[in-house]
Amino acid sequence: MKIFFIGFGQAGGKIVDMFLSQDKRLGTQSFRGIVVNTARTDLMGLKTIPMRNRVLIGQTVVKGHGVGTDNAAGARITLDEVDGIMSAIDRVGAHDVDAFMIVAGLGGGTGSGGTPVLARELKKIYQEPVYVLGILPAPEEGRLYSYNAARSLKTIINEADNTFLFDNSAWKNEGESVKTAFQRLNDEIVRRFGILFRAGEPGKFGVGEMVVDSSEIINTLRGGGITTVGYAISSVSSKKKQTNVGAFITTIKDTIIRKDREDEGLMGEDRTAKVISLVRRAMLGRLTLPCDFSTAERALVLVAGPPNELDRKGIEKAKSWVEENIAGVEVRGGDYPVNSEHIAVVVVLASIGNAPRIRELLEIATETKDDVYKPDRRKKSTMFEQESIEPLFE
Ligand SMILES: Nc1nc2c(ncn2[C@@H]2O[C@H](COP(=O)(O)OP(=O)(O)OP(=O)(O)O)[C@@H](O)[C@H]2O)c(=O)[nH]1
Ligand SMILES: [Mg+2]
Repeated sequence: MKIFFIGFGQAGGKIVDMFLSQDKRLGTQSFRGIVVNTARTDLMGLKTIPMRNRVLIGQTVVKGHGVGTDNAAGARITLDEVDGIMSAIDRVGAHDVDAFMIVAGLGGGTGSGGTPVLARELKKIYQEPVYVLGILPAPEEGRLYSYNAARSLKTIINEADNTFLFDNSAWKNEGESVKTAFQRLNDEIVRRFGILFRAGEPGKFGVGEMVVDSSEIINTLRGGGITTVGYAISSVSSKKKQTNVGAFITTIKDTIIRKDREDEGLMGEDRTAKVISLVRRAMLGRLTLPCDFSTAERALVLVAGPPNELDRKGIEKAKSWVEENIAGVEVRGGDYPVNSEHIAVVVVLASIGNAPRIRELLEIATETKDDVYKPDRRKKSTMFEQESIEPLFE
């Protein structure tokens, strides 16, 4: 899929810089993008994205120093300068992209406030879907962050075509501070979403039997709302490093017995079982947003790996298993042939109906500020209906 990324604010900028660097390293040319911030030093600190594609906004208001966690200011500045952002996008070129992806930390000011404003503007101008990849703050970062994230998310849900969430608090280790975890978390984000977003691009590693097309990803996300992603990986052959002689001899025997099989890769049945087991692991393991996946409306199962390991029967069976375990019946899937020693599975669980983490966030935010509830008919997720959090704008 050809994606145009917009990294908004510090977290968004860093992550988009990493997506672009991954694309460069793999030579896939699926990704392009710009980054936008109110803080000059954050923009300067990035590594890959060309200087001309780093857009500083709000100079006359905050003098390049950021909006200091004030997302209403982030939204205002973005609205005032949205034309400049749109021309930067136009300059890089968006005529042939399949989708836009705005990436932002929702707890701060610039990305949190700017994302829904930009999503609305992009939808006015372009036909392609506009998605958001939002990072949720950990509760320990303070109530202001949760409040910002709740308001921003509520607004984004109404503007974007779908919103992928990644929850910082679910991914940092016990005792680890959020800040020291950032690099590790960003690696996790870029690994998962990198595979998903590149799927459907013609690869140079042979043709898959049932390649996922970008239209299938788009159709999976059509329901809007919130989407979470599962991931699992396994090496192609179980080559283990041996540390003692006994184990070494066992390995030799094992190697002889299995030789014929290994020459051709795993036997069909093994390959089928491996794909099914990876899909189950992806779904039952830690999701980018931990949630009740049985409430997902649609799903997409993507199996990436060397072409001879991408077992069609395994993918079909795994799809049926996913279908039995989610609310809806639309489960798409396919393979993505890549030159790798690993098989990686990405499961997209789209338009989920219940996530305790979102409820918690909304509760913290409600306690923080008791706003007046305004019904909104365009709302796409019932999760927000009972809450009294005001969106940033309507
Ligand atoms: N996963 C991840 N989260 C981050 C990273 N940097 C910041 N965050 C989270 O994102 C939120 C803050 O967003 P930032 O991107 O720093 O804020 P900003 O958009 O630059 O807004 P201001 O600095 O207030 O103008 C917090 O909840 C952080 O936990 C990062 O590198 N990785
Ligand atoms: Mg910042």
